[in-house]
Amino acid sequence: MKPSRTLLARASAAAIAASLVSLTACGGSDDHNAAAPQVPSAAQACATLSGKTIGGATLSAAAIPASGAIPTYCKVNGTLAPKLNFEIRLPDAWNGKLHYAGGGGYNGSIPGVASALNALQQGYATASSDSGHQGSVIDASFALTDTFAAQLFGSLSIPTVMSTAIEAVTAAYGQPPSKSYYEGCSNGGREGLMNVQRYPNLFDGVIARAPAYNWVGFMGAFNRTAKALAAPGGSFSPAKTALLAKAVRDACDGLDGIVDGVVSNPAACTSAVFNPASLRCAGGADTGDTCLSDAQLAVVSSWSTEAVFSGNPTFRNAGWSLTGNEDDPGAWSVWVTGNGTVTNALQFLFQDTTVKNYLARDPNANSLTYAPWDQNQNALYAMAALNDATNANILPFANSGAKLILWHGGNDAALSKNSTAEYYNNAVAAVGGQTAADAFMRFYVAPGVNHCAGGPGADSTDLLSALDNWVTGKATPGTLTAQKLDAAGGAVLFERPLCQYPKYPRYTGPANDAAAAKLASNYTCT
Ligand SMILES: [Ca+2]
Repeated sequence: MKPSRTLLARASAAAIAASLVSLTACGGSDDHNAAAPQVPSAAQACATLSGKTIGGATLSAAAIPASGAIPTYCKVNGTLAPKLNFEIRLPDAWNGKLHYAGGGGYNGSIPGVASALNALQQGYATASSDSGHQGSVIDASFALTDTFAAQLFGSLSIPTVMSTAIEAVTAAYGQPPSKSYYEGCSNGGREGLMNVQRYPNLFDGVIARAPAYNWVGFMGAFNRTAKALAAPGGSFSPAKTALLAKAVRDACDGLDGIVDGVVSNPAACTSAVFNPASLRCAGGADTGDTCLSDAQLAVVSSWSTEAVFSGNPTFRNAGWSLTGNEDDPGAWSVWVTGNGTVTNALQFLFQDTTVKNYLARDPNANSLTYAPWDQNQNALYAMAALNDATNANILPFANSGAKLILWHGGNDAALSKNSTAEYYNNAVAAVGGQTAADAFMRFYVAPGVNHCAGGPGADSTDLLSALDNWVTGKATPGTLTAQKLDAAGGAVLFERPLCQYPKYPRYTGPANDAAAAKLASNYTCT
């Protein structure tokens, strides 16, 4: 678009001025502006795509009427052989961009429309898949019997579906998406980092929340903690979990400037401030709900210390921070303790299906007696090759001009925010330092927030808009705002600044003022 010197020499000042105006307009509007032609409606998109074959998949398409917060959209489904099912949702008022919503756990089903609701409301076309097999999120049996399904789950499903999604969107709307963004949490966060590392040109921006990127490391940590809970006297009842959580809150809640039930500055909650051994039952045997046995203290130790396997620096998991919210209904009971029955806990279930289908490769293997975790090094390396997204050198992604936002809930009992911090720090070093990293990467921690959402903290932030504004040059993300919404998802109960790691929101407002404590402006990222 740059005019040649000859053209410039011939042009009148008025013409140059006019061309500068047009260049400015061009550069300032990646997206569609008022002058853009009317984009086809969802119904028109459905009519175009229904029965059409793209990438070998014959598409079905149905217009879905608006319902509650969900806008009208065209729901497009198809299957890429042999069994990779995908869904594309095309809104009425397309904003010209494509959003890919990642999955969770061991996938096996297409994420519901809620996973892409924010994007759909903003006019994005959205795409998702079941990752290439069908089943429960806690069932990895596909990996035992189907090598291709294991590859699709590990890294291939998203680029495969994206190629079809771009073609379908282009057919429906008459033009390709101007930008493509990826967003996912948990395994979806891992898929996001997999895209960043292996397909650096696939997306213009990636949001990786609570990423399960260190598959070998965190599954090994799950296994270690499950064994500690299954050991004689190790079981954690709800009362024991509540005892631990309250002791942490009593010692550390106020270290962030406000006693609000959330330890927003876990780095200050050191063993000198709170030592779990202070809760030890006299003699070390379990004598009731007012203390922890030695076996229960071993669980806390397993939880809060790093796990490293085979001496491989990427086969590791950073220990979890004690948060004081272990007793939140979405924290330890669901993920770790199973309320006294470890085999009900999700961490147990995930490592169990992993041992059976990736490591021992025996459906009858007993994960609680499978020891050590790295006894079968070939299997460990094979699983890492499929599923680990630990490569910190993401310069190719940065050099493509793409942006990455990492996010992690501070009270995540499933995956350790400290592991995500390790990845962030490794990536900062690998790309050449903080300045180079700041040009394309952000990491936010949301204190008091559970795995992906929920918990006592402010769990709601429009990261997609922050990413889009960054990619399109409108605004560089700094401190963002996080909200806690009521159960209906409407009213804002309170706000906090969402600080860039390693900062945390420190209360700097008036003391003993409940109204002031709800306002983000009364906190300072420290
Ligand atoms: Ca606090």
